[in-house]
Amino acid sequence: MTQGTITVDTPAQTARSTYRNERPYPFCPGCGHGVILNQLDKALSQLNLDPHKVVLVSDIGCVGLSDQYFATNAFHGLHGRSVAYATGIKLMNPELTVIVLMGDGGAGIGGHHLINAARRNIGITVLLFNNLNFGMTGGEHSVTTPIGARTATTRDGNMERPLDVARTVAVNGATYVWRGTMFDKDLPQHLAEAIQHPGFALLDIWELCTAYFVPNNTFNKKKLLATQEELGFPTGLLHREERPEFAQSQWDRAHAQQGKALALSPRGLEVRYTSRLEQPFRLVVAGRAGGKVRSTVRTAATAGVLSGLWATQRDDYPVTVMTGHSVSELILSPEEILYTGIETPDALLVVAEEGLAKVRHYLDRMGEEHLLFVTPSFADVPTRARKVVIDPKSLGIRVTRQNETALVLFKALQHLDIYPLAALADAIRATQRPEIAQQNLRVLQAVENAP
Ligand SMILES: Cc1ncc(C[n+]2csc(CCOP(=O)(O)OP(=O)(O)O)c2C)c(N)n1
Ligand code: SF4
Ligand SMILES: [Mg+2]
Repeated sequence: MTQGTITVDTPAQTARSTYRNERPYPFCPGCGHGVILNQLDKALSQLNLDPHKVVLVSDIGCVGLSDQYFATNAFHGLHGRSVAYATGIKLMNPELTVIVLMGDGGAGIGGHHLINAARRNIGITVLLFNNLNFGMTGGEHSVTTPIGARTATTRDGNMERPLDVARTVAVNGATYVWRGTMFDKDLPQHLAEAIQHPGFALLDIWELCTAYFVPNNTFNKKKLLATQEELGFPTGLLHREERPEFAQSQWDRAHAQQGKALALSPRGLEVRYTSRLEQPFRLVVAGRAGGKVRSTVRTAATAGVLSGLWATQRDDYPVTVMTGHSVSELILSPEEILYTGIETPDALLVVAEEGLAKVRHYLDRMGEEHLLFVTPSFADVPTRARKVVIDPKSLGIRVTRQNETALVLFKALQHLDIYPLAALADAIRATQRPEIAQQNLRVLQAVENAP
């Protein structure tokens, strides 16, 4: 079945007794990770899910090793980011069962991902393997380390209050939240229930890191249960509610609005003109902030698409709105553009000193096979490129800061003859607000009428 970009095989499903593969776990003797993973295996077997439709997204740390021991799909990435990856997988493939395996270290590093996934109610199940420390790196304290606990980094006892991950996601929109321990006999049932729950589910499963937290704190099952009690962290099913699941809701809305396509897919532009371009053409426009550089280049790009070309646009990034965009790069091509960077532009258009300062490196690289369009103030700029001087004042229309770039760019496009100016007129109407479009159509008319 295909939905979005990932194709998933769906062979006939026969009942499986295990979702584990042959490989033994690598964990230290007595580590809670193996215990919880065995319970997960039981839950998956109970649900009899097609392993092709299950994705285990593992975080980093000892728990991050886990996905390799299962005969399901898997994704393994950076520390703390497992929930973000799982969100992406679920968004594009709402029919998949997406299960995150993360440690308390990952929950601290990527805490905001947890909160955002909860608030969206994205339909993933997060298993928090909460062994109260960073296991893999030597038992350092984490966001869930209890007050007073000794770890590699809190030798005199932890002074910080631990984060209650379960109640944090519960108050931020999670729709299934449970807390318990690796010792709970009914853990497989809670795992199965959480996996079946359509929205965001989190199980905060407290467990033992026998290599570090246990010896550092002479810790055991009894102390673990007592710690939950002392901290006032409730256990059991903490929260459950019904709320629309985000991924499926997004697809439903997309289907309702467009019949078939994703909500995020671009609106198509109908090709109405032809272009004589046979290879990519790279144009850089150097104007001034507030000179409508970006929107004018966008119009030129849109005209390219209306003429059957591929188009990409890259703008410089102003630190504040008031400094504004002054340089915009446009690539037009009859073939798909796989690299949007420009080494040397085929044409450079200079309207203002401000933009020129940012594109001098291009100017230095350009030779006589390239074109330099300039306004009269830059007629003396030294260059090996062929220079074309365009005087906006000669086009029979009052030149303003707002229309100067359009006047010079439209005139240059007329000179280049990549597509008909009628495509530009359609692009102006398609991309600009009516009052701005009127101004630009007057500019285009002036360019067309000029000798
Ligand atoms: C961004 C980032 N910071 C630090 C590390 C180093 N690192 C690797 S594993 C680990 C601790 C993992 O602890 P936890 O997530 O609780 O998993 P556990 O080992 O306890 O199962 C750390 C800090 C990393 N991989 N990435
Ligand atoms: S270091 Fe701790 S978390 Fe890692 S495998 Fe050993 S006991 Fe488990
Ligand atoms: Mg840990």
